[in-house]
Amino acid sequence: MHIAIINGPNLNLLGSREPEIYGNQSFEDYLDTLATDYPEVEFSYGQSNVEGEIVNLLQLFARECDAILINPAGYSHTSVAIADAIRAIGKPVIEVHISNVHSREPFRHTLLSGGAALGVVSGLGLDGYRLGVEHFLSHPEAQKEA
Ligand code: CA2
Repeated sequence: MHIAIINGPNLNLLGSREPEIYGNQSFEDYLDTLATDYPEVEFSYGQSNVEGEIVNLLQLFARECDAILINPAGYSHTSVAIADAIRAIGKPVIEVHISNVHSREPFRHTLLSGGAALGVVSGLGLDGYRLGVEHFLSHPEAQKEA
């Protein structure tokens, strides 16, 4: 199975700032662990701070991958364009949030993109990405239906 992971704005700073909210591991280090733990999965990874580039990544990865994990970060709460792209690409998408957005400021409680996704994992740290991988592996039929 080929799974793409897309991270949105500022997630390139993981591990270097605000460790009390986002932990102290860089995403690249975490992805190395994930790739070691799931040798049967091919991973592709993209990160962008730009909304339209995230739309482009969704369209690109949808052509070559079976399923997508996305953390649109701040755009989760505002982006009609990313929500539209998730609905348009015809591949299963799980949205991951490292922090529990529902226990934070009210503006983080709205997830425009999450509403377009198959499901949302929030508040379980980087483990949320692994849980998304587990879901895709244990529900291969989801790839056919999306
Ligand atoms: O909890 C999440 O994963 C978020 O998507 C993270 C976003 C935030 O705007 C969402 O409400 C919830 C912020 C990403 C910022 O990432 C940083 C990482 C390290 C240091 C500073 C920011």
